[in-house]
Amino acid sequence: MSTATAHPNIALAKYWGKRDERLILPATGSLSMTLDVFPTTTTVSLTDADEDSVVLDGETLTSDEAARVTTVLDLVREASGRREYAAVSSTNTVPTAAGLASSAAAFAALATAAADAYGLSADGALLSRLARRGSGSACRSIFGGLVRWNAGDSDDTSFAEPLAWAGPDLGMVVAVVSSARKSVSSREAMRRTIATSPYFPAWVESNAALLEQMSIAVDAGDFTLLGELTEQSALRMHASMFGAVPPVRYLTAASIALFDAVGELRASGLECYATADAGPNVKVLCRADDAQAVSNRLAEIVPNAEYRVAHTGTGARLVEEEAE
Ligand code: 2P0
Repeated sequence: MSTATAHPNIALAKYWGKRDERLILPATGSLSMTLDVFPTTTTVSLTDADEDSVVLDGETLTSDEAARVTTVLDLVREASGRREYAAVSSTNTVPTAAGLASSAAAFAALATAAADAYGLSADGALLSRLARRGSGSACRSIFGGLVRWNAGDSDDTSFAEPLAWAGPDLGMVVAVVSSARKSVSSREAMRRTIATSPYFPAWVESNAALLEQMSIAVDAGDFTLLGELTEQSALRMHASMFGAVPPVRYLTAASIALFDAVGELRASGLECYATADAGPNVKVLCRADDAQAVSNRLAEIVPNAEYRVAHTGTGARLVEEEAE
């Protein structure tokens, strides 16, 4: 029996669109910050049952719902040369209202626990590749701090790596404006953007270039450039979705109000930058020292949101079982 824990990550340079759906190879690389809040903990036990079972927050998933978990387990079985099925049990601490994607933390924890349970000796790159097959963004949650997912062009070459950040400690304020379930999954929304948006090719070309600039900003510890590129990547990603038919519009009036509020804070000398993913909630990148002030000021300007302050967190890791 092996247990692992992992945290969600927020992309600063976004991943949006796949060049290969089955292998989950992205159209471009991406760069993220792993958070120190909302960990997922997952236990994998080998069983003599005749199929895998998956329990999420106490609820048993159907085999359809568990298909992505089984995909990762099949890969770990293949790599380890073992055949036993597994019982997987996972606990999420993301409050449902937080609207933060939990799949990244979930599949990073799963890959880490499953590799250990099956006796597969796996380095970070292999764990990242295994997590990727469950959910693309999960490959980044294997590592802590700032992380770059190199797009690669094959299963072997598409994985994440941790980056050395020479700048000030980072903070992220999560602004939750809605806890409603999203109407279009990100997987479906990516497909639709690729198939119908005239802006998708421009998104791919511009984000690949932006990622290289952002990597230079990370090397240099340049917080201002990191932040400016973060907002650009988010808005360009959403612009590519606006161009889809029918359009994919995750941003609401409240999201836009938060982007405006972040601009106001910047103008007043409190440096921070907004980003948003496949939903209306907004995440605000800032210096760790400013995070509480950013949260307080945003709450004054946009009171109809819930705020949570986060910092950079650690990557996926095995946890010792408590002694009976
Ligand atoms: C990201 N998102 O880079 C981007 C930005 C949402 C917007 O990765 O289909 O759950 O499992 O590979 O990773 C959300 O998509 O998608 C995501 P799949 P995933 O964080």
